[in-house]
Amino acid sequence: CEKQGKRFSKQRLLVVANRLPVSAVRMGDDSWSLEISAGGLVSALLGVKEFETRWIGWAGVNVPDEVGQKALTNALAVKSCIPVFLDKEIVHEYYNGYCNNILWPLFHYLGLPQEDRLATTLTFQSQFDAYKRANQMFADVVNEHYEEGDIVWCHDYHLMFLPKFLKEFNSRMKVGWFLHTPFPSSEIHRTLPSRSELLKAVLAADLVGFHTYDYARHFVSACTRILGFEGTPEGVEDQGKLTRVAAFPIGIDSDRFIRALELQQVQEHIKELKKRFAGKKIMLGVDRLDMIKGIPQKILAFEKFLEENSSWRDQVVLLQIAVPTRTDVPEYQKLTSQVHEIVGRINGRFGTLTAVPIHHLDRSLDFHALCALYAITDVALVTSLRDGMNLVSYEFVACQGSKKGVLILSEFAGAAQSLGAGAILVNPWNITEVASSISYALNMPADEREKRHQHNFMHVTTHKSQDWAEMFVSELNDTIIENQLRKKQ
Ligand code: ADQ
Repeated sequence: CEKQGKRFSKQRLLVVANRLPVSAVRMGDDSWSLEISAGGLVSALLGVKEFETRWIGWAGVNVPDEVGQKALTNALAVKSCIPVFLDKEIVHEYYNGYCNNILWPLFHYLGLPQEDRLATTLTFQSQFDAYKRANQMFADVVNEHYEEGDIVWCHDYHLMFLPKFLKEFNSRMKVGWFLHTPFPSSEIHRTLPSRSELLKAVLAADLVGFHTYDYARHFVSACTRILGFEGTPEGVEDQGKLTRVAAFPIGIDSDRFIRALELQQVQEHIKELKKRFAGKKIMLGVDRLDMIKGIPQKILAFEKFLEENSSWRDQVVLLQIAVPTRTDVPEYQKLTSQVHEIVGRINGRFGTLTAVPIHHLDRSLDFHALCALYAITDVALVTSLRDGMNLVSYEFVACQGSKKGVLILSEFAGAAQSLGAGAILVNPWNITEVASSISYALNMPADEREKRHQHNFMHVTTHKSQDWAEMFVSELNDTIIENQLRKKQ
């Protein structure tokens, strides 16, 4: 009865993530302009309506002065957001350093930084210390705003110490932690100098969630092999304390996309785009400009396809929309130049005076423009080298009402486990295979397209972000009740 009650009444949910769902820009007069930021976590949680949600996180700006901090706190309160203020130095060490230079590549199987070993080891320590300090700062803000009965849902690899710090403050706090990236094989995780501390800190949570069963299994293996704890069907156990570990595949708010297609604004965009690309098949890539998304590999596969299929050269166009992220990290700057260089070379090679085969945009698109693009696309190319789930593949499917376009999907995206039967699965490292899949997709008979699309559409519209959040929170409530019962026995 309590479980059911909690599931459907409006429980307060504190969503703690590195970034708030809005980015703040300071205006000259000390007021703040707030903009919704692009990203998977934001897209998924915006669809969650059944909890009274507060967001706690960093607003993405350095605000050293108290006046500015107060003004921003007030502006964010209107959006149910509570800021954590991080100074430049900690952002550099914690966010650019430990999170994005160490954990992100490692969790995506790109390994640890390879430069001078000794220097790297020293950097590890100072960045790891900053990581813990930053996590403590998040914990302090949560503790300040926490009310008895709240659910605290910590997100992602930025906040692996948060469960530990929260439980140290209040052992009765209901704490869940969800990882949006893959959790790699334990053989990869064990290369990390701080491997044990991180695992133990996460295990302080009541519930630990991943997108797929494989990631959950890797995590449990890491805990058994590295920490020597016991792996059970429910999770990880150490000296009678059980941390529940399970898979909760994320989804999207598919109704929001389907409804948007009816809007006049979107229909106008669609009309314009159809006119602009009349007579051509449209292929689409939408990614954050990140090395894990496999953008250079995708473009090289498209080049190979053009090379081998001369009759398609002026009949197909690739639209690659890549929103820049982490622009102050040198690897990301290098990636941008690399992508520009490849696109320029291919357009020079296969372009004509009137048309180019690749349109590459380095920017974010607004929601309506994005829906229109998804709707007119014939073939979507999602070729991540690794990806926790990949919501772009879901969004594309949701917007393909009448068109029934084809999805080419990396087998290394979590989405391959849910959309695998409808998509053409590829190894993104195998450029020849991706090129021949492009050819297969463009020539696919209508009945096969229909069948594949129906499979994916059914999945996307029945596994929504709301269900994902509700399942996680409901499981967290259940886990806490079960743990209380275990303790009493
Ligand atoms: P991301 O790596 O950000 O998310 P993804 O799941 O594809 O990847 O989500 C990207 C989101 O940003 C989508 O909603 C998409 O519409 C939006 N977006 C991307 N490029 C855009 C552009 N140019 N303009 C406008 N919007 C754009 C992380 C993990 C994923 C995991 C999600 C959710 O890396 O694997 O699926 O979290 O858990």
